[in-house]
This record gives sequence, structure tokens and C-alpha cells, in this order.
Amino acid sequence: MTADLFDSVADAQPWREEIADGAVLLRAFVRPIESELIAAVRAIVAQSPFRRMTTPGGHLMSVAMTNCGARGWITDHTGYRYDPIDPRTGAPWPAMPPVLRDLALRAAEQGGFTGFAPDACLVNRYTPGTRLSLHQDKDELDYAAPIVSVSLGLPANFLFGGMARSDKPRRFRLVHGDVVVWGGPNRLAYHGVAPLADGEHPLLGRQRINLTFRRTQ
Ligand code: MD3
Ligand code: FE
Repeated sequence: MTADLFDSVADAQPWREEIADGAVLLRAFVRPIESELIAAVRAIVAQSPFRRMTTPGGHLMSVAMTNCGARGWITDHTGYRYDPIDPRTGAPWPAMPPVLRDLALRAAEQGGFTGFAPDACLVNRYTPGTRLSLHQDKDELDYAAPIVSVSLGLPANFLFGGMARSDKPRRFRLVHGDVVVWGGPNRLAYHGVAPLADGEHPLLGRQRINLTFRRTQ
């Protein structure tokens, strides 16, 4: 009886799950502010539209991307980098809206990282069939800061591997409103997204939007 009571106390945050050392899944974390987030994404896209970019190897990515914040992640035939200018518009990326900055800070705190100050937010758009092959995020200068990722719209099967590309990935289903904080030893783990299944999301239709907050320098 007493043990059951204490068990329930220990499990008082059932929406928070450590899925690997330093990687914490916060289920439905952004549901209370979903409308504000979707409005913020629409405003970003009005200024810097989604576009598909080319990898240094010459492949057109299936994910469409844009950014907000002081720097944005881009790829072209010369390589991957963070740049303060959107090459499509020739203007700086849209500023990071306070609602996004604030949510990244609060999520990182839940993941055990205080004072997270992202300078880049990559916005990824997946339509049915879109995938992201296994890769590491290593274009940032300081791997001590975590990466915070937010899923909106259609569910995705997220692939989470190890430190070698050949390590067999585990699968996590990420749904609308879920947030993951990736830090510590898993900051450099291989990861990707399986081809998006078709569906219709009540707020976003036939797409998944992923926001990835990073400290790049
Ligand atoms: C695990 N995006 O933009 S976010 C990316 O759903 C990217 O759009 C995916 O991978 C997406 O680079 C996944 C989750 C994520 C981001 C960074 C990580 C997981 C990570 C870094 C290390 C380990
Ligand atoms: Fe990544």
C-alpha cells in the first residue's frame, strides 16, 4: 500500500521520459501553446518561405526547410553551415519569436539544462513520403548545449541510433505537441526520420512540422 503510494509519487510526471542518457522526451509539452506556435511558423514562412535545399553531394533533400533566429542552417553544393542571411531572400532570417525562445528555454530546463539560449531555429516540413536519412548534427561549435526539438502535425517515426552509423536505431513515435531535449552523451548520436505516413492532422493537414532549436556558436 505504502509502496504503491510512493511509486505514484515517483511517477508524478508521466509525460516526462528519459529515453537515453541526457535525452528526455516531454510528451504533449507544447499542446497548451499549439495555436501560438502554428501562428509563429506561419509568420516565419511568410517572410522566409519553405524551400528544398541541395546537399554537398548534389542530392535534393525531400524535407523542405526554413529558419528563424540570428542564424539559419543551410546546405548547398559547397557544404553545410549556419548563415545569418537567407540565401533565397537575401535578407536576414526572421527574428526568433519570444514564444519560441521561451518554450525552448523551458523545455531545456525540464531536460536538466539551465539557461539555454538558442541562436538558431530550423523549421522542417515533411509531407507524406518525406524522410530524413541517418545523420549527426555537428555543424555547431559547442556540443555542451542541448538541442530542443518540437513536433507538430502528423506523427513521425523517429530513428535514434548510436555513435556509429551502423548502430541499429531504436524507433520512437513522435506526435503533435511532443518535445525532445537532446543533450549530454547523446548530443552526437545518429538520428533520422522514417518516411512520413499519409494522414490528415486537424490543425496542420497533410504535413508534419519540426522545430529544432540550437546554440550554434
Ligand atoms: C538526436 N530533424 O533537423 S529532430 C535535424 O524531426 C533533424 O526534423 C529531425 O534531425 C526532424 O537535424 C529530428 C530531433 C533531433 C535533433 C537533433 C538531435 C534528434 C537528435 C541530435 C542528436 C541526437
Ligand atoms: Fe538532426
